[in-house]
Amino acid sequence: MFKTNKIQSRRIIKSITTCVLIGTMLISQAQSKNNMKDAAALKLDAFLKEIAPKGTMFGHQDDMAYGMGWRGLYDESDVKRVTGSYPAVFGWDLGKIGTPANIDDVPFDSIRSYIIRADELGGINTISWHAFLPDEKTTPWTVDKEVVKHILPGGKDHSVFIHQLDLIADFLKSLKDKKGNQIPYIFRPWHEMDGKWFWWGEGHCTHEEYKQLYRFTIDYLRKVKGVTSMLVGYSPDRNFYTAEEYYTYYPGDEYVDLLGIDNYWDLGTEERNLDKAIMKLEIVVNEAKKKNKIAAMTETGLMLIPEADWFTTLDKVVSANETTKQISYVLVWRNFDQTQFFAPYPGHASVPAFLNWVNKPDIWLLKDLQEYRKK
Ligand code: BMA
Repeated sequence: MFKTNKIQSRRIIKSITTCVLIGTMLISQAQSKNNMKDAAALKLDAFLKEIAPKGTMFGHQDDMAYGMGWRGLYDESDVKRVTGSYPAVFGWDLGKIGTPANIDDVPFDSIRSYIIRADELGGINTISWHAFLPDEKTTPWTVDKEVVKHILPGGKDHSVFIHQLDLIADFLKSLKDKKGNQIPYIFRPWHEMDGKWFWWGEGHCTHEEYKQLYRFTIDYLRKVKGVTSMLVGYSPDRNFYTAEEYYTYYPGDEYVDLLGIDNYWDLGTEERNLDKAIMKLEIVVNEAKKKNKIAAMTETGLMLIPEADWFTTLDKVVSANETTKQISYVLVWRNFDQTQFFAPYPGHASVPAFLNWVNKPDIWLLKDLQEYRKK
């Protein structure tokens, strides 16, 4: 009896040791492989840095998915209707991952197809995540309860977070071109954290918790799930005035490839201050240069574009000087309906100024990017 138990327990210990060894090997193999970005991601990184001094790409959220008075049509785009070309950068959002359609009712299968198409056409994809965690009732704007603390390792909702990250990873890994190669893209999680409107934002978690959230997200996607075709964007809103403040929530150089800013406010109607907008963009560009990272105005826009010349205003910011001109792209938010749109559509009063702006040689739509790629 004793002997059998001893043999059995030796066997058990041996198999546990083997499992642990194999596990450790697999993890370290995965880490050494995935700490690095794959060739596609590195190529995108290099490309974005290469074109930054040459032109600023124009981007639009959900551009192919819907626009004013249409939804789900093939080969459509409000930007294309107005300019004859798609934008160069395409923004998408993974909010509500795990359900058939995203936060803005675009089916995830369609988002995948749009991303593949945008890539095939030579465009650049950027992906944000308006996360619903820990349950569908907790929208990104649910700020009356603590979320971050509970989804971090050791928290009561950690397993739900892991499940969501698994779904995000599955989606990201499914982004393959016709040849089966992974499509590279910019992933921009936990954005506008210096605002108070999202549960991951200022006042709803400590800065340290925020950094943990960010690092955990990227480590889990890269090291555990093998998501390697992603560049990662850091996008505070406009609530900083110095480089030091810009880095308040910064998770670390090894996590971030792109330094961004979401700035609607300084270009808005309530407290417009273009000097501030320019100064902040300069901080972003200068810091990105120091760190050899990409810089971008990751979101902006004037809701409903009530000023016909607003794109001239935007031009004054992005083309203010040789520094601001170094951003790789500027993206305006989505054209949902008459209650929410940020890009012109045919017949809108902002079309002439928009055309003047995007027709400048250093503002690039998809056609300009395609032309550059041919050279
Ligand atoms: C916000 C608004 C919302 C939308 C969300 C995610 O800025 O546009 O209507 O659901 O982004 O795209």
